[in-house]
Amino acid sequence: MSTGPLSKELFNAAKNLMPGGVNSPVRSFASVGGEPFFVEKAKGAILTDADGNDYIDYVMSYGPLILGHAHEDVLRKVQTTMARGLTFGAPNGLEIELAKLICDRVPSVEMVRFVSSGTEATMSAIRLARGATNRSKIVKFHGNYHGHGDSFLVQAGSGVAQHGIAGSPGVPEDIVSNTISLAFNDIEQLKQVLAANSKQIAAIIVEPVCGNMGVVLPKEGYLQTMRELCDQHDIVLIFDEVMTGFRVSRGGAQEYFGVTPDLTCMGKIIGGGMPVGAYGGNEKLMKQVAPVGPVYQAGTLSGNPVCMAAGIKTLKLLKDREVYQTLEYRTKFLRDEMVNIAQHHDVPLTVNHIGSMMTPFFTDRSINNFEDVKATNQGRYQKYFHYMLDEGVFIPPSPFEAWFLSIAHTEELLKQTVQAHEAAIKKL
Ligand code: HOZ
Repeated sequence: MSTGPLSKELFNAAKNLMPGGVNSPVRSFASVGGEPFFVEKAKGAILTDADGNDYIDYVMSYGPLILGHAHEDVLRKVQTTMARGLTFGAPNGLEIELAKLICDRVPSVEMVRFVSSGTEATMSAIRLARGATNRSKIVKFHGNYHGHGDSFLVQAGSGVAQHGIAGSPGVPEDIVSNTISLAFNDIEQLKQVLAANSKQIAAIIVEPVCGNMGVVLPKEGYLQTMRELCDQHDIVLIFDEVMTGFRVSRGGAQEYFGVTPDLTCMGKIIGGGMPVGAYGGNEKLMKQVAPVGPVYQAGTLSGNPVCMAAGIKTLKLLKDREVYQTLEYRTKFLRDEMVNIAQHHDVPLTVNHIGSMMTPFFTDRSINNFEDVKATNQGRYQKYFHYMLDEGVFIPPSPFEAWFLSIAHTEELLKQTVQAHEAAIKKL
């Protein structure tokens, strides 16, 4: 048990120093009520709070930790690398190593530019698309979240949905007037909008599998048709694979669904728990980026050796496809058990899953878009969240987020989670 201050004391101190006591809104428990615990340490799939409680963690820092918390090999690689310097502001060989791992595995990526977060990657990708096409508008989808760049805060998911903010004050109207937000999975609506605006649209940016409104899968053929429409109208197709990259399969969602975007945004797993983002695509498009091309983008800490090292070790440990099969098998086991238990207790529950991402929705309807998600029983999720926490399981403190499994989520831990789920469902 920690001898330091307890979560309550830490939260009271934090609230006086940081807005809401947190550095990212989703952590605040605002959508489920109550106060967040403060983390003391984490190892594998277990998170320990400042009050000495252990939790089986399904937040997993919202996606990067596919190997579990504090993986020994990743830590070792980071430690040996950092002893040689944290950042240089000059090129280093580890950038090439990580770039090569990414280009080898992600089908559409021939060249890559590293940045420090997924938000930076998406902001830079739309700038590149706009520069390359000489057009201004972008299309996104309701409930998709591409980080907090101005252009994306229209009908966004994740913390924006959680806090009921349609956009955000501070985002100029003339910026979002260039953003068209459409219903995910509605191909007819997309066709109509493209037909009416095609000469103005630079890019379509999409989470090929949504994770920021909970997990929502594309309907059969949806991404393929989107690809065809982009070709037809000379629009740059951007897959935001910050969450799905190296997660739903070795080559991300584009490999899983066999659809090749023009640009791909990455983050999370490629940093192995350190702050890294990247955008990449074919050579012709990427050579429009400075210093080779005119589209400007830069970053003081981009490609620093420590972040590169964590990403390299993580991707190397993910080289075999069996890892993904195991993760998928375990996630499916958890999903099936959760659904069976809910059915047994007459609690309507739909669980969407792909690879090692999943989200339970309290509804008996299928979930295909943001409207479906918003129509689920969110009050029930709030109660379920707290009941699960009481049972020692930490799930996202919002119905608009994905759960993430890691290789550290053993079958034994999954069985404990199933028991916790049953106890929580009985109390609903
Ligand atoms: N859904 C968010 C990341 N894609 C959660 C992380 C955050 O906003 O803090």
